[in-house]
Amino acid sequence: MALSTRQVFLAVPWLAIGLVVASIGWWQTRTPEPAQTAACPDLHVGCALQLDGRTVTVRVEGKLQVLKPFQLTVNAPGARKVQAQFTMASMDMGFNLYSLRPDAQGGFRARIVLPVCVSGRRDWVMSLEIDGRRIDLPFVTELS
Ligand SMILES: [Cu+2]
Repeated sequence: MALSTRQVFLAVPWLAIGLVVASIGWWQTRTPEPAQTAACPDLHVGCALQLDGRTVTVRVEGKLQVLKPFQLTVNAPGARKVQAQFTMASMDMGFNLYSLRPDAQGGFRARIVLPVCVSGRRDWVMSLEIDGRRIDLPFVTELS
């Protein structure tokens, strides 16, 4: 049985949908990079973390409040790509991924604005990805 042009045209959207579903499935089954978790008691003071044998420092300037911009500075000697993603455990908080830009002091910076949590939670996880290696830093936002 030969397919008519009309039948082919009708099949195209379904093929496209199938492709999208398949790629979402692939994306979700991708094994995530095993992340290490580090504690940084006070991000304003900053922390020195060990990642792959190098010392990475992380610091925040400005209040750690939702809807208010704060400055994130990461120093990672020799790093090429630094990204920070902000999530909540078992809750979709939307897309909060930032690419940090090199600053004049040899560090990386980004201006971060976190969304409000509809559940009123304040516990966030900052996942730093430095040249493909990830480190998770749990923190709690300030109320005022
Ligand atoms: Cu939340």
